[in-house]
Amino acid sequence: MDDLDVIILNSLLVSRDKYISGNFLAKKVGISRVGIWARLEKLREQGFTFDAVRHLGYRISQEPDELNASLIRAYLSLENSSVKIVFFPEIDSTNSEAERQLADGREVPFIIISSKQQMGRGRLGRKWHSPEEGNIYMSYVFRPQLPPARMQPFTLWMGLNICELLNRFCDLPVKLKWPNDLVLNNKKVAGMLTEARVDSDQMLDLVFGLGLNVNSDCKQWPSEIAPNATSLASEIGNFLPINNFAANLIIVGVKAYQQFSAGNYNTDFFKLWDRYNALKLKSVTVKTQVSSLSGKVEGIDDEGSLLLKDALDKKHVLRVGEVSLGNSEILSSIST
Ligand code: BT5
Repeated sequence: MDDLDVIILNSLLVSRDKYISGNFLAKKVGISRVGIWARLEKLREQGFTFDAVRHLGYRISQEPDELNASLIRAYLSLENSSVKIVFFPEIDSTNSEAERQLADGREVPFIIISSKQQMGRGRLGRKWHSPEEGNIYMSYVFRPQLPPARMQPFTLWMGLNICELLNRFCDLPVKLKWPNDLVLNNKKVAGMLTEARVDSDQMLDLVFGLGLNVNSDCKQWPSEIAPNATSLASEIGNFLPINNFAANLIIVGVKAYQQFSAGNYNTDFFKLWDRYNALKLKSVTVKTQVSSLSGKVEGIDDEGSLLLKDALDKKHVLRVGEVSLGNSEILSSIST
């Protein structure tokens, strides 16, 4: 990422529809007008299109379809966010890279973001399909000064805030499916994976990984994923401006973390849960590695555990599990 490019792009974004003179940009960045022209040429190679009009200057007419670190940074600085982002066109896994950077002593908070993962991972050794087709693979890295037990609802809290962004600002009815999926029209559009290093009574580091299908055509994906996966673009029928969107996700995620670590998230947590819970009063089956339980979803507790009432009206508190919808057969087998 190049700081001068960030300043140029930021200046062009500030008054998006107006032309900005080469002279103004040159003074702002501290290089010659020819230098500005050369930099815009390089940015064109990265997928930008600029309108250039004699005596008026430049404006952005098209942004790259792929993630572009300078553009994300420029959008972040529009919102006065200075969070550090580290971009990789391709990486094994953003969560693994986050761990390596932590081991190398990088200062927190920071964000690892990539256009493609060769070994994107989900929970319990599962794979996260991460092809290079306009999606976001991202890890937020924090160091909460909190006891590990306080972190239980963190993944849900982050997911609910991402739902709020997608619903309120993008008008996309994305919901949270406990414990770590975001779904759109009943298909998985994103997965979250929180990994932590913990001392006996203190969190050391926290890595929150988010894989979000933005502009992919998931119908072309491997048959074991395709039927249950979707992307934002597939559901709304047009591509999203991925860089602006990534910047918003970063801002929302960092803000949500700050609110969480300050401890004043509880009221909002239940409000958002009520708004975006994909399982509200649904009959479900929850499988863990050792058991399978069916019942109706009653809610969630302070720790983010799912509250389930089975066919015999017995209440269960579930900390982990895989949820599938519909359970009439199993429900009746329990009740007989
Ligand atoms: C998750 O696991 O849903 C967590 C996924 C987290 C991925 C992010 S990407 C950035 C960061 N770096 C990483 O290496 N990981 C994180 P789980 O609940 O175990 O769900 C995995 C299951 O989701 C798979 O077994 C598939 O069935 C399905 N799946 C895989 N890739 C998918 C995709 N791209 N879109 C929708 N569903 C997918």
